Amino acid sequence: MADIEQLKRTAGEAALGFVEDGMLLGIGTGTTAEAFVRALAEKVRAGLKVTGVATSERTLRLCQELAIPTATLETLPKLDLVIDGADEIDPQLRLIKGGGGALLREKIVAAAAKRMIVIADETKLVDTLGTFPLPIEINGFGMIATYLAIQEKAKSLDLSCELTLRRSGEEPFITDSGHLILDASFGRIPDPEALSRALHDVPGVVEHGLFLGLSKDALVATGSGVRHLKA
Ligand code: ABF
Repeated sequence: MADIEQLKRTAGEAALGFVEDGMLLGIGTGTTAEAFVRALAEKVRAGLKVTGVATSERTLRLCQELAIPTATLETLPKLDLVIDGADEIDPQLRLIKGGGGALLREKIVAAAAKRMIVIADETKLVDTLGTFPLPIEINGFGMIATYLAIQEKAKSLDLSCELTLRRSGEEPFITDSGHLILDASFGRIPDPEALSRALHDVPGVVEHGLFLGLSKDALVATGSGVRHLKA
């Protein structure tokens, strides 16, 4: 298999082909999205005009360092396109996202965009979602009750469920929106739609990393070129 970092760069560069002058662009988070941002910055230096809405503080800082014009989703609530990475991609282009901790803003931005294009290296392709633990963003209030309610929901769907509070060193990881993340190992998720509904039923769950029906295109870099997958 080709070098993963090179594949990420290839996927990021391939996404440039979908960016048009004047676009309002959602900009993802993670190392593949960063490769896209770096490639985009070169085009902007060469005269391309876009305005980016970042999906995380980390991406916002990178855009600012690289002089990519940015705005907030409050001022630009409708976007033309979002380019973002993923942790897992199934054959229907259902995704697990949130390994980078930015799933809430990523999902809000994806929902605000006319089109979402996922960029990834080929290691992200899976037959069934669930090997990568599903990030679940939760409110800090009542977190044990929320934890127990998620386990109950998993049981009702016949899923095993191991929940781990994400940490950053000794401290709990805090998202850009001030919440916590539980990483949920279900092993496999045969019915992501049912799990999504069940998790949304738990009041302390702010959002989860299943992105269903949000993306119709994925640019997947492989050792033998970029595959354009469509849902
Ligand atoms: C973001 O970055 C996430 O939703 C996903 O968790 C992650 C993928 O990271 P990487 O591109 O670094 O593998 O898009």
